[in-house]
Amino acid sequence: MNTKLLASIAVFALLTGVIGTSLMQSAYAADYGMSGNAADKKAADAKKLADKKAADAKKLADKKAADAKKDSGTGKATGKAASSDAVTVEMAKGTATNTECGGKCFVPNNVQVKVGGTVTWKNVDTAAHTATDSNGAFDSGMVMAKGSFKQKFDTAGTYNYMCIVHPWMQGTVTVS
Ligand SMILES: [Cu+2]
Repeated sequence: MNTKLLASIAVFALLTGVIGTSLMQSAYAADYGMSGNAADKKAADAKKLADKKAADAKKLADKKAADAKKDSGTGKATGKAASSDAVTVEMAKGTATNTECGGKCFVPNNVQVKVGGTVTWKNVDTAAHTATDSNGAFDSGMVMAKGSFKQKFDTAGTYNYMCIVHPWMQGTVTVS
């Protein structure tokens, strides 16, 4: 799908609507006998507002298009790519103390692999971490700083895991 085209259509649709509204407002002012100056000022104000709205909409559309492009370009990094045979997940720096690391404790936080594929967790932090499945499907044990742990996934499904030492570190492996 061409996101840039979609964004342009969205901006065009918005512009058309805004201009239509300001035209109607001008017509209304004329009908009710407003002085020329007042009507002109109102029209100018409406145009200014319309221009600003259009600029804002374009900015938003551009950002969305850029985001979409980023996602498709770095699918592996964001875990949004199609399933692959081997994926690497980093146990990120500072996660032992940063309880707010949220979706960036394991990076990427959600990964997909094919049945029979592997996930390798690399500890790039200075503290020890684990990758431990919530249902006991796998457990890395302590992965020391600069260490790693590789797990093969032979059964399709969604595996939620966490770090036993720092339970705010959570991630998902989807096998399909
Ligand atoms: Cu940890």
